[in-house]
Amino acid sequence: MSKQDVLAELHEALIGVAGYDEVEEIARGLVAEGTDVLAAIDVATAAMDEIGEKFAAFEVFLPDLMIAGEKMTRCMAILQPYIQATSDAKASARVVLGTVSGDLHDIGKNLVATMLTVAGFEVSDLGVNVPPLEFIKAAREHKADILALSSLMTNSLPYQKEVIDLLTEMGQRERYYVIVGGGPVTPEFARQIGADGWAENAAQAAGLCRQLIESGNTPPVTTVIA
Ligand code: B1M
Repeated sequence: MSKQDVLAELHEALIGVAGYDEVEEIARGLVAEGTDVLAAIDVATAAMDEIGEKFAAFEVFLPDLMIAGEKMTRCMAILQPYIQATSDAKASARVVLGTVSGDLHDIGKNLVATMLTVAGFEVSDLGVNVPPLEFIKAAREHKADILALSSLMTNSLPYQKEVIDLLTEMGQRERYYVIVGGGPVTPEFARQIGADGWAENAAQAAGLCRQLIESGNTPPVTTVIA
């Protein structure tokens, strides 16, 4: 079977009737064959977009979304360890990362953590449903340089703003760069809430963090779009 066929098989398995074992077997096969894991992750992400669109159109329902999400999580657990370090240079900066309040989506956030780690950042991942004040406490505790806020839900977007507002009220805004991302987050929204940067995907998030650190500018800065 060609690599293209195996990637198509992965896509179908993630959104179709295949069981968890079958998805894991396909993912392990991809790794064993030396397939570009980032290409496989792109295919898997597109499969999630497809099931998400079907869910929004009432063509599939919550149990289907849950099963697809679990398949994706298992697939990523196999693929992510094979993402190669992107550079020898250590970024020597610390990032506190999490999914904001009200939001339990963690697959994309975990991928951001992996891409930051392979780019040399020290990442403290606070998990999901993280209240604004927890981000700020963790940033201080871990002596962070960057706060990275993920949100996949429109309802949770206001919490990204709340973190920035709270930092400002506490007189701490100059201490940390704040970057935002996730499905409904746009560059315009990032600018509106006064974030230092926005990235569309995990690889770009790592590039953005590097760019901010290397700039040497004191936050807040004009929003950088990766
Ligand atoms: Co949910 N869900 N979900 N879901 N889910 C979405 C997000 C949705 C868009 C589907 C849809 O309706 N089309 C929709 C949100 C609509 C909205 O608000 N705009 C939605 C909904 C409505 C819900 C529930 C409310 C459903 C319900 O209960 N009725 C519920 C909410 C639970 C909650 O959070 N409180 C819910 C639940 C779930 C599951 C638990 C079943 C599961 C999540 C499992 C998990 O995360 N462990 C799930 C899934 C799987 C999805 C979809 C289908 C896939 C998400 C995903 O993992 N994509 C999603 C549809 C979609 O996104 N197209 C959907 C793959 C991942 C690699 O990509 O997460 O986008 P992504 O991350 C990318 C970029 O966004 C970016 O980089 C990542 C990698 O390149 N990025 C950043 C992410 N964070 C970043 C941070 C950065 C920079 C870039 O800087 C800090």
